[in-house]
Amino acid sequence: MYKRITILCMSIMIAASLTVSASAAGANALSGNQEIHLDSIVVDQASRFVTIKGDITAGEGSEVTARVIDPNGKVDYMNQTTSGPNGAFAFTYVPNEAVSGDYQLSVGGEGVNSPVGSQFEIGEAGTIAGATLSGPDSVSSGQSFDLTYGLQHVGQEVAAEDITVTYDTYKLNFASATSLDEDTFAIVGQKESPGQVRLLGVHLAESGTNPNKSLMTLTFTAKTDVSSGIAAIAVAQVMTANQAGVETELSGASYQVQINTIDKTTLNDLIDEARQAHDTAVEGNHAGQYPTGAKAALQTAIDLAVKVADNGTATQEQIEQATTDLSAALTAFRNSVITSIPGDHNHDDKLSIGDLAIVANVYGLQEGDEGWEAAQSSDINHDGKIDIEDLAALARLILSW
Ligand SMILES: [Ca+2]
Ligand SMILES: [Ca+2]
Repeated sequence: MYKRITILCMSIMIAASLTVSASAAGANALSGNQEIHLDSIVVDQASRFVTIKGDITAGEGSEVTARVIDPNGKVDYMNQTTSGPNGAFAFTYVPNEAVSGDYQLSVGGEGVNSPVGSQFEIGEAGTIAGATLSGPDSVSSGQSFDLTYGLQHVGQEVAAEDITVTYDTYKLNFASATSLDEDTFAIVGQKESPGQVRLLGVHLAESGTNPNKSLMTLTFTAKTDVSSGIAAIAVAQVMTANQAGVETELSGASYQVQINTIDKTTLNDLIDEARQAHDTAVEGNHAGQYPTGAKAALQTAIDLAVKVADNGTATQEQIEQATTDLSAALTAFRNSVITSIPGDHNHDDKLSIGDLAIVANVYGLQEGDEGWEAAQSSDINHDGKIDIEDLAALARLILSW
């Protein structure tokens, strides 16, 4: 999932702003003793910020409400504010959805019988010449990630670019800038300062005639010791020049990435627990001991988990998987503990002729016979009778004990 957010530098913002004269939409003649006047509705077509300003005749401290219906007829915005000196008020908001078209505004207030209506237009988003930045929505702390820088909607030829990228130094380290195609776009200069990297790029061959494409990869690393949260990276400035040397400033771009901190506590605690279980366990054939090979199997699982825990670039998902795997291995190990020795009929925690004697004593008994219940454990092969097969089976166990 990738996102792309484009913002404008101030000069273009102002140029692209649309000011709607609201005087024509003035107060209704039939309104009560208080009136609302709309002074301006300013829509910044790049950032899509809408600022509504006006005043209420009731003066300072009056409640004023604004409602905006989007071009689809849905309520897009509804809010209340308290007027300031001279009844002045302002609302600023960004339309919820990227719907272009006419928006209907209605503003009412205390003692105002008829709200004032007006409308404003929001154009298609993202048609302004500028930079683009795209990349992952979220990364884990310690992880390195790539952003793709490019240009869009640039109508003129571009021969050279002077790009200033700023980033959150608390959360990010800048690693490198790499051209996506060195034959057509060369990064010829790079200067780093805290939280900023300035790049000079040149379009080679015919590349500059259509500069609207992905041009380079910016690699960052999320710091390992940060708290989780949003980190911002922005193309703060893009100056371009055509082959004649005429310079043009384009709009920048901003990008946000969610940094998720890696929580290794659970995994590390589990590794400690597994190590302890491993170190205190004894392999053998007595009750409370573990079958041969059980410790080695657990050690293998511990080693795998340690490898993930020690990996600075492991993701939260990998950490969680390693925790699940080790947890399963530890449970299997614990379940393998010997609780009783099959064939140990005299309960002395070993297999010997004492056990064989007990089986011999009930030799010939079958299911349903008197005393079967007490003798049943001697039916080693569970076929409902105690015969030579049981004796032979127990003998094999004794000999291999
Ligand atoms: Ca025994
Ligand atoms: Ca049997």
